[in-house]
Amino acid sequence: MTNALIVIDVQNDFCPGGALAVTGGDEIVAGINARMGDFATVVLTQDWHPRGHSSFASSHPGKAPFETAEMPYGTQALWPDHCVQGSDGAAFHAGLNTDPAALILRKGMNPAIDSYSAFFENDQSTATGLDGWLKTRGVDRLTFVGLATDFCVAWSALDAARLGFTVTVERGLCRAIDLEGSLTAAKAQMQAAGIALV
Ligand code: VGL
Ligand code: ZN
Repeated sequence: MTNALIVIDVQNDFCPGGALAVTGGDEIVAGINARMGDFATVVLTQDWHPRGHSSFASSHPGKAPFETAEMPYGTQALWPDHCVQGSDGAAFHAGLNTDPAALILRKGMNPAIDSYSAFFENDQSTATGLDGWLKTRGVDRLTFVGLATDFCVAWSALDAARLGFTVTVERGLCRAIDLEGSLTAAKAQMQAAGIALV
């Protein structure tokens, strides 16, 4: 059994100057590159939304970014338009070393359902297939880094723990959005799930 590094959404739109910029998002790139060689498998995820995606505030008349909307699958935070398929904002940060990646997993492609987690869409039931891909290859230990700590990293790490992986989040190689206490809540949930926050 082996380990994998899962690099979440290190894309231009989540870095300074991007549409949904995470403070210090670009500071983690060199450190992530330096960690890649320590893992048998490297996976990169890429938030990859169609134009007009239902997680965009612009798709909800009268709503502004960072408000919420009720969706059939629950409450959804609304975001500025970001990571539109094929846009510069959706591209990986230019400094990220993509060469070691065995898999680039794109998510958030369903117009009707957002997907923070690399394992399940936000309905918590539509699988991306990553669980099977990793387990088929004998991966049992996952280390998460990337953006954003309190959304895509946390949701991915929590799903991974639920799916039986041994999970570590390297906080120094993550940065958070921190929307209304989301970082504190995410940390508590990850700790309660037995995830190592190092
Ligand atoms: C993310 C909000 C919307 C993330 C993606 O990568 O954490 N957050 N889409
Ligand atoms: Zn998104």
